[in-house]
Amino acid sequence: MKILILGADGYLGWPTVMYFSKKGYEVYAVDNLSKRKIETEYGVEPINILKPFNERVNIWNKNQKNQIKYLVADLLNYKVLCEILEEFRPDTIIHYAEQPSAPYSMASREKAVFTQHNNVIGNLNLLFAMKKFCPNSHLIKLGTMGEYGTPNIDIEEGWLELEHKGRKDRVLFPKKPGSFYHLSKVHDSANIEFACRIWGLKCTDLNQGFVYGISTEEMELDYENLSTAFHYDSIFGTIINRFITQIACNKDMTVYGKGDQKRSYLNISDTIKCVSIACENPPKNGEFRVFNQFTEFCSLNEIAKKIKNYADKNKIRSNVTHIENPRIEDEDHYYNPTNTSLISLGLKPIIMDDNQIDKIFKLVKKNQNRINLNTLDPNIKWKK
Ligand code: USQ
Repeated sequence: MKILILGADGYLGWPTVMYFSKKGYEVYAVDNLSKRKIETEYGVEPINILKPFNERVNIWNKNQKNQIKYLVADLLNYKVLCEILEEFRPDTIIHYAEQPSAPYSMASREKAVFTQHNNVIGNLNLLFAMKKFCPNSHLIKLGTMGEYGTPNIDIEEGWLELEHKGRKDRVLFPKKPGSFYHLSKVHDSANIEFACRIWGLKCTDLNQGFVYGISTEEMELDYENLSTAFHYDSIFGTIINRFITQIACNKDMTVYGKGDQKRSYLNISDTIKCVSIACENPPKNGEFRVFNQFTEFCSLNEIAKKIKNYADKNKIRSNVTHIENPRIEDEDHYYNPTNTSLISLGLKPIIMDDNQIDKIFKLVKKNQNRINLNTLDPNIKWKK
């Protein structure tokens, strides 16, 4: 099996690359390194010292029989993208190569335009290149649970059976996302569904909750050299990783607003397992399949409480503070998303328990001298 991984330098991309290489797949890893540019612009850095993309691949290749091929390339460069697909002809394409930060996309007109241009046009280029060179490849695209927002009805997996004035149809689930970043993924989903319907491409759109965690099995082989970027800052850090970092440096956990916002989430190792399950169970040609990729959901207050319980048991100081919400989002709402597809295909979820929190806490503590406290508080507002 040949697998092309786009966005291979990222938090999720890099562990995915190692996982499939270890499994014996022929892996081609591509990234444009644009996240590193945004990091420099905002003065934020992962907590761990990260080897450059090429060095990490070379270290991996030195110790493994199955060699990873890599390239620094941008999906906005259609010519190069075509060359990659024409030469490699992948069976599966995993597409993570998008600007992933909601706050970044809300910072200014320029950042919103950059996010949507980068994400939507990159994805559109990929669809055209697939149609031309590998129409039978399976596209696994990373979407987000944030595409749905928080509707007052149960969230289905991508599609909704609708009855209207006595007639029935199956339509894409209505979307009400909360940032220009989340909107870019909605546009991607619509473009991909169209490409499946009109050209017969096949795709799994993974509507993923936010991810927490610091390591996967492959990273644990040599954490110093093979770790992935762990962000705790207010631009790229996701809430569980941020809360654990906050308690590790004796800071309050910052819940935005009331904290009754409900969100879905999963462990980084489960992300890899879900992608693997999607890869091994492809849809048929012409099918646009959506999986809601999360293992648990609850309110932000409940997340903070779990971390506080862990801290209390381990005699670590912790406190929760409610700060003015920099975002515009419902802070108390109905939330009932479905996630049966991946479970029915064999996913055995990792639960966010004391053990998982402890793993993150210990690695954060080890790197505590690298934490820049100035990057913890949110500095981008949805409405100025
Ligand atoms: N939040 C806090 N305190 C903080 C940081 C965040 O209360 O210190 C709140 C936010 O207001 C939001 C929730 O926590 O209600 C989640 O925020 P987040 O920053 O962890 O996640 P989000 O911005 O939604 O984006 C992240 C990833 C994105 C992915 C998405 C999945 O950055 O790439 O698509 O999670 S989902 O959350 O399902 O939309």
